[in-house]
Amino acid sequence: MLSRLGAEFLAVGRISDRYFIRRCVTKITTNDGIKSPKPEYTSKRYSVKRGDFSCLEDRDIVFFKHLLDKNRVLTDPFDLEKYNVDWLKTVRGKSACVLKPRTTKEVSEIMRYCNEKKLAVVPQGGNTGLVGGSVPVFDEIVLSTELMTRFRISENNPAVVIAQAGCVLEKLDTALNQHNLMVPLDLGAKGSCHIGGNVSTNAGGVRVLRYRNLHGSVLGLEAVLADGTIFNGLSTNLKDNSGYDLRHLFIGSEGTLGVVTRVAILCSLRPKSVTTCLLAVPDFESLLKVFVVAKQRLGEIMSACEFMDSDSVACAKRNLGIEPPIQSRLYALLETHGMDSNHDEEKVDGFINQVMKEGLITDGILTSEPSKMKKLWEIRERLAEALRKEGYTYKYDVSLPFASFYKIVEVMRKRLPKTVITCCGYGHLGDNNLHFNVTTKEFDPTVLTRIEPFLYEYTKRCFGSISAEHGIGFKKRNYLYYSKNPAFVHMMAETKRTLDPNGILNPYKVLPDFEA
Ligand code: FAD
Ligand code: 2HG
Ligand code: ZN
Repeated sequence: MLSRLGAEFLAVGRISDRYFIRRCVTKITTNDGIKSPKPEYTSKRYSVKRGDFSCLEDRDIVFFKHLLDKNRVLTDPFDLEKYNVDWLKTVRGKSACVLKPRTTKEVSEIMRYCNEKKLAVVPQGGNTGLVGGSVPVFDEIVLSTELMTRFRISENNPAVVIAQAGCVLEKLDTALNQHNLMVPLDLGAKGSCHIGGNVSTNAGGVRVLRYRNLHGSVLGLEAVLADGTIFNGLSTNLKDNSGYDLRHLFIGSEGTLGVVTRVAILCSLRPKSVTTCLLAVPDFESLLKVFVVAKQRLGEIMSACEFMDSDSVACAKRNLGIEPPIQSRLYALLETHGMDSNHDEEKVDGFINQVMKEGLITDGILTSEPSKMKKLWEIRERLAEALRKEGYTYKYDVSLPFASFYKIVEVMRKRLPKTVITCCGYGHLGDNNLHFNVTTKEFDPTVLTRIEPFLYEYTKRCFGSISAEHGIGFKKRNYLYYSKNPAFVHMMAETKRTLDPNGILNPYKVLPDFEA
């Protein structure tokens, strides 16, 4: 059903469903036909010094082929390319070997061998990470989880799924449908990202405000440490206070402390009633008020509260040919998840009536029809892809208090040179999470220096975070101090040294050069 509140909406604006025709595509791959030139090697662009690791030798390949089989050890430069370049096409390594284990035991054997030989390793899932953490900087071996795709519902708890690291998020979620369950995590890269990658980055996504992040829903976890030791913390208990809760060390550690091999996730019941609405909002002040009214009127059924500005939307139109059915300077995209459509409808009606009465919106679209909801979400979810088409994306993901939230986008517009194609803001409004993006035709170090460290200084002054959800990876490692004090960073480095004394797991990532 489109625009249940059609009559009222017509009073403030126009409604149309002519845009809900094309099918939504969620699959994001590295081989998506983008003809951008290969990025410069990371080690060169960022002048990185290689760590004291061994170089891969023929006898190592012999060992790996014996352990796995020859099809699961890639060494052909053509096959290696997609594992060496990130999704954004901004960082590039030169690994000569990709390993594809199927079991925890194989991961353990690989790590034991690499630790003994001092060979560096990058764990890689779907390679959709946005901070340069998932690809090698030099010649690190890539340990890909793409063949670790098994999962089962726990015998102890029917709401818990135990999944191997390589399960693709969307496939896992679709399979859970028959159990009336869903993965409590949803993001634009769901068609490609792996659950192990999600856990290792503590991925956020569009529904954090309702289902919280993975520190809450990952009940248990299994990981292989740098020396091959298997850390078995695969609990399915809702409550477990028996000792230190070490699983949290691996959630969000971006492959620097261990290779996550299996996770036990507490799933949510699939909602029976879902509504999505896209609202045209004239200014940021009104947007904040819309969010406040949504919290008050929708309460527990609100499952997402996103926003986009007109520059983001214009970029999607220009590069992907998709655009919203309504026009505005700012857009709010809200969603509800509930179990009773009558109850939810009443709440949504109350919300819409109030924001209209208060003059907070100028237009809107409301739908509960799956294909139409997907079309509305598509605009928001494909913004990263639209930006990437313009060339080089300078991508930022900050937590900011609302008083300083959108102001930084306006400040930045004035700071940046004319060579910039797009400078825009969008993100997870409900989580105070701004995605600030800038594009140029190709990488331009002068644009970078106009943004960094200025944006991080601003974020620090506002008591925000330089990484709300994407992680630190390679690109932000030397800015960690803007969000964590030196004693905190030092403790992180000590933890790393304890679990990985040779530093072979994902080197050059997360920790600042000084501490690493
Ligand atoms: P990868 O990119 O392969 O790896 C990411 C990091 O985790 C690397 O440091 C890697 O070494 C490590 N890693 C991967 N697997 C393992 C493992 N098994 N064990 C140990 N370490 C591992 N992120 C969000 O938080 N919210 C969003 O809304 C969001 N939307 C996105 C939309 C698009 C279009 C794209 C391209 C990306 C988006 N991302 C988002 C970023 C990215 O998808 C997430 O960070 C995701 O969790 C990465 O999963 P992956 O399997 O692709 O991991
Ligand atoms: C999203 O929310 C992702 O769409 C990507 O986190 C953010 O493109 C970005 O900056
Ligand atoms: Zn995001």
